[in-house]
Amino acid sequence: MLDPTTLAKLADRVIAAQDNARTMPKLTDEYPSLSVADGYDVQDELCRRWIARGDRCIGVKAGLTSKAKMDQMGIDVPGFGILMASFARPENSALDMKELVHPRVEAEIAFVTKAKLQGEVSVEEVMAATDYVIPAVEVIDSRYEQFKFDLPSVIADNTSSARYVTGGRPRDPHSLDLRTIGVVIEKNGEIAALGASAAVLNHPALAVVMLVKHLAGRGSALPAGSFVMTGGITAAIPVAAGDNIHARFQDMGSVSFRFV
Ligand code: 0L1
Ligand code: MG
Repeated sequence: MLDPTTLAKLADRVIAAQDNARTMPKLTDEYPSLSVADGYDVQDELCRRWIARGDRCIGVKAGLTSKAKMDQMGIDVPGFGILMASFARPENSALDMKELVHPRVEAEIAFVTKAKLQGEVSVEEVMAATDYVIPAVEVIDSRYEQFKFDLPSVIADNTSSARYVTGGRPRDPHSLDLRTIGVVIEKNGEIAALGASAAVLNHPALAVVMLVKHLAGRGSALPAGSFVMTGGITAAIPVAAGDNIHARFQDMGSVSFRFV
């Protein structure tokens, strides 16, 4: 467990890199014994600071949910990150590249909950507690050079969370087969990535199951009204100023925005 001085120092470092859109050395270079639990403690400290600035926590993201990313990191549960209201951008808006380091976009299904979820829950319980699902595109932006990190460092960087955009149509989760939603991301009118929602742990609701278990391990729960991004269905696509992104989700509509 980090002492309060080290925790504050690490949070200062991460928040400065995020605010100034610059990279930083891996935190484990200086703190080799930093653990994943310490990384989550840094996230909690970031959250306290964002709230002190007037921001609002609206939910959680699950990241590292694809088999490829899990194998690469040697994990079998996702890495989670905090989502603040200030990370959201409206559909069809222009995202400012000056605020970002080397962003990538990935298509995800987001869940919005209507009941509290706590402890060990099943996929069915997650589905029953879900108000609606909605298409989303996450903009990830590691604050580490070339997206090179280890697990504790990337958790402390809030799992590379930067921006997210929702769009399309909110849908009752029971009206869809959430394992077989096809998604296409177009960049500047060309197909840049495609996938099916089973890429997320075979069922995106399983990311919520694992999130709720993770929260229980940290003595908390997922409140009703949470917005949860369940993980990338497609590969993460690098983007640059001038790029237009259009993500089409089968039976759910599409999400569009651009980078300037
Ligand atoms: O949302 C994600 O899957 C990203 C999690 C952090 C790792 C990365 O930046 O690729
Ligand atoms: Mg993601």
